[in-house]
Amino acid sequence: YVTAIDHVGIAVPDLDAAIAFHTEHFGLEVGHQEVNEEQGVREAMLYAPGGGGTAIQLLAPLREDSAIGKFIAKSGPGLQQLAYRVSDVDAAAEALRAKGLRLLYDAAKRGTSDSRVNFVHPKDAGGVLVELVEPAAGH
Ligand code: V0V
Repeated sequence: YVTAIDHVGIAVPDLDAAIAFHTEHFGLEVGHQEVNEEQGVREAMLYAPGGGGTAIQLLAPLREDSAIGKFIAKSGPGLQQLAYRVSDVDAAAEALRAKGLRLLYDAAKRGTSDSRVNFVHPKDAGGVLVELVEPAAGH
C-alpha cells in the first residue's frame, strides 16, 4: 500500500536559514510552505529542480513543547522522519496495527496541503519515525 517515498523530514531551529542553506548549497526549490498549529510546526517542502520526486520537508518548531521542539532539544537538528505515501491512510494504519505496530493517533490528523497523516512509533520501526501520508484529492 506504499505508493512512493513522499518526503524525508529534517528538524531545523530556523526555517528561513534552513531554506537558504538547501537552496544555495544544493539548488533545491521551495514548492510549498505552511504553518501547522496542531503539529506545532512551520514547514517547507523542497524539491529538486523541475519538481516532483521525493521532497525534503524542513520542520521548525513553533513551541518548545512541540514534537520538533522536543526532538531538537534532545537530539539536535537532523533527520526526524521518513514519510511513505499511501492511497488510504486509515487502511494502512489498520493493517499495521493488526501486525502489532503502535500508531501514534487513533484517527488520522491533518498534514501538509490538507493531506491526512498518521505515524508509526519509532520504537516499532527500527528507530525511525515513519509517517503515513495520504495526499488530498488532486495532489
Ligand atoms: C523520539 N524518538 C525518536 C524520535 N522522536 N526516534 C526516532 N525518530 C524520532 N523522530 C525516540 C526518543 O529518543 C525515545 O527514545 C523514544 O523515541 C520515545 O521518545 P519520547 O521522548 O518519550 O517521546 P517524545 O515526547 O519525544 O515523542 C516522540 C513522538 C513525537 C514520536 C511520539 O515526536 C510525535 O508525536 N511525533 C509525531 C508528530 C510529529 O513528529 N510532528 C512534527 C512533524 P529513548 O530515549 O527512549 O531510547 S508534522 C508533519 O510531519 C506534517 C505536518 C506533515 O508531514 O504533513
